[in-house]
Amino acid sequence: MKSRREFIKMSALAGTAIAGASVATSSLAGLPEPVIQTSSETISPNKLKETSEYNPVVTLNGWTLPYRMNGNFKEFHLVAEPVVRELAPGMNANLWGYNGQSPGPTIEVVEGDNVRIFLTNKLPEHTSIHWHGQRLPNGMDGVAGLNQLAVSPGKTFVYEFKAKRPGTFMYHPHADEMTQMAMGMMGFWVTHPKKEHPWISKVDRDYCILLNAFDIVPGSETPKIMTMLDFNLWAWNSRIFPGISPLIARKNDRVRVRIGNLTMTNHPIHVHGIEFEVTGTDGGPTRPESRWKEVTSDIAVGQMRQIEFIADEEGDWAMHCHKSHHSMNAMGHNVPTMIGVDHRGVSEKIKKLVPDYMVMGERGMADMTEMTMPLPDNTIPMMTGDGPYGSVEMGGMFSILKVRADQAPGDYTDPGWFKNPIGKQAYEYKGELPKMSKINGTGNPLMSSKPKIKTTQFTAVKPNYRKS
Ligand SMILES: [Cu+2]
Repeated sequence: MKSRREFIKMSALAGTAIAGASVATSSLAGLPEPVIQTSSETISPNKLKETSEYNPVVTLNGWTLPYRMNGNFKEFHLVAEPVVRELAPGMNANLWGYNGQSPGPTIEVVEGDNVRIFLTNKLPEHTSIHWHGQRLPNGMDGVAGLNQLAVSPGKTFVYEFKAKRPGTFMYHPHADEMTQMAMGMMGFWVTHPKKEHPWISKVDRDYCILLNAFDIVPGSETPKIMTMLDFNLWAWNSRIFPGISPLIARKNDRVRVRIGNLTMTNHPIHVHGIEFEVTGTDGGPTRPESRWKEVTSDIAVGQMRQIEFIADEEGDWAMHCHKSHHSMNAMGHNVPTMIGVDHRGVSEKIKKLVPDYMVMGERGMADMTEMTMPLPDNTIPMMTGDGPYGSVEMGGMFSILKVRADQAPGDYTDPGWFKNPIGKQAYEYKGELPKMSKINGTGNPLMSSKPKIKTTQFTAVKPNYRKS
């Protein structure tokens, strides 16, 4: 059982600010004071391993909500409220979230725990919380109008249920869902197994990534909530590259990544350098005999996939959504393809009329990263991120898996860039190039302008065809 002192210690270790003078345990009948997070940095799991019943998860650019014990209930207090979230350095967004951040804090409990969640609504409209994937009494499922009254502004509602099965769950409003999810209201819930489970491995690192998306016009700060598919910011835990923390591993660590998708499209998540297995879905752990190796897993809307691998190759490995428009930041999709178009002359003429005119894309779009085109305030370039060898030319759903032999167990600090051993890196060839030999083939005759196929006309008649 956690005492009051331990509760405060957890908050302090989590680097969080407690709103109010102290945690109100004088009256356990009252509400636990909400803990508010002001930073969008990744908060290392609290180091209470000796007393903890599980290996805590790490929510990238997020944190875990402290709780208090009240009898045999773990009590949490979520506050639904408008927040300002830093999506990446240089870009803030006006979102709605929980306890100071979007996504809300991760809730971590153990199978069999009795959980009581207080939800206080500080939004300008009503809300509710649906506990996506949980086994619970119908009246606790959180669909406003169907299972409960909506929680009006200023009201506090209480949810109580037993965390029946181990797994990875999500929470989000089920009231004016389109608006509230487009504004960033969502969070993770992890239920750890009570005892050893034949299908759940012990891991050294356990990461949580919630896929979410926003449509924010460059220069503005509030998402367009009516957008259905054409979002321009593809985020992990409401962060975009280069704002997303790297995933750190010690060489040979067993790493689990829990990835939930609350966007409006699917995301094929791809990891370089290793092969992984999907060890769990929304429905729980998968049977070991049902697993196979992959390097990309497509995560559909409303789904969660839990992937696991041994980080046995040192390096800085890219990890990203494989839809190439999702590993980019805000971009216009109405730009024509200019590859191969010679702009010389034309651009000079246009510049006389539009002094800031800039030619884009005649050699591909990589120039974008070098351009010093003036950007509006509060946005970041479409392709960006400085690596040790230049621009990484990425954005959105992109991060780096950093595997190091000398990373201490449980240490999540960024080790810096990987130094490739001599002879183990692509290098420039500086010798003579041989003459290109051209094969003088005719190519596919169907594609040439003058087909060399002899044509014959014939008439086909359907079986049993009778002229009337
Ligand atoms: Cu994607």
